Amino acid sequence: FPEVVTFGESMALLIAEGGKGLEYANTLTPSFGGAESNVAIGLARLGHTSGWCGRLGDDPFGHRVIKAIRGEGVDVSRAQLTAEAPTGLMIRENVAGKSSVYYYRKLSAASRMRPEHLDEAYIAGAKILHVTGITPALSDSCAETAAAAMDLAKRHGVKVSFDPNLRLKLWDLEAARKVLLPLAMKADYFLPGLDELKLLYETESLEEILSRLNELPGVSVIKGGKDETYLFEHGKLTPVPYYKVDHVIDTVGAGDGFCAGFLSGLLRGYPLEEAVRLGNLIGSQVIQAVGDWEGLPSAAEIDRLLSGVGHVER
Ligand code: KDG
Repeated sequence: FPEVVTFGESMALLIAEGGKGLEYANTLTPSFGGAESNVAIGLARLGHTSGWCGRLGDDPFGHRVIKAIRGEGVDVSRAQLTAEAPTGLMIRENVAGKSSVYYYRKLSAASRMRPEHLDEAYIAGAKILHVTGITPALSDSCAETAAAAMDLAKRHGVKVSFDPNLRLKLWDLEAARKVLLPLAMKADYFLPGLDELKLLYETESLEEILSRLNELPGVSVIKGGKDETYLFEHGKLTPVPYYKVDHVIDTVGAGDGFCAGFLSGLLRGYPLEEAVRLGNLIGSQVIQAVGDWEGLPSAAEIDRLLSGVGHVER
């Protein structure tokens, strides 16, 4: 069984080219996205075994997405293709440096995920289960599935990592708060962004945020600080600085890259602070490439970066 198991909605992605916006673009480039499969791909590239379980439509988009995830070395043996409903779709445009995502995923195959679709032995065989707050935003049955998966992992001694990934285009803040905060209580590793915490806890104050995080049983890692990620472990705050990059090209997927790096650090047996540092490094690579997962580096690339070997053109 894979070391890390994750599940959620992966979708076909169409990117409007030419900076004209979707309304006027002449070309849409196909790809795919999904926070959980991004993390699974990141882990596979770093040399770990990862499995992505999810539901896709038994349609051309579904086939395309599952082949692409499989092609990245992620185990998709527990993913299901169903004729019951279509594969979700998201479309991205970039106008004047501002990126917007449009979702076409209501009633998608993934939104019909139910707790019975979980493979208990598969989750029990993992070291870490990674869940994001996008899944519970999809439907009530998806919210039940996310909670059930976390409970199941805990029963089997599998560590649970949870990224709230607040998506206000999928649900309103009040609804999100009611579901995400109880899920955070189930996590061994809670991996929110600072902006998300400000919204979820209704405060701008870091001190207040930390006192709320202190009520959680697990370790928290706060992404998206100005110059650093914060590790918050049993009341102790450790800032871990970012790697500086010269050209930020596309920040989408940085959080997933961070999660992949952090989980890789845990699997490698690094101390938490070093796992956060590896998360920062992976995030810094993702933002230098276009796409949600394309910039995720391989273990060899990371070794080269850390040993200071520059780019060799030929
Ligand atoms: O974190 C990047 C993801 O947001 C993206 O790949 C798509 O899962 C996605 C979503 O729901 O927005």
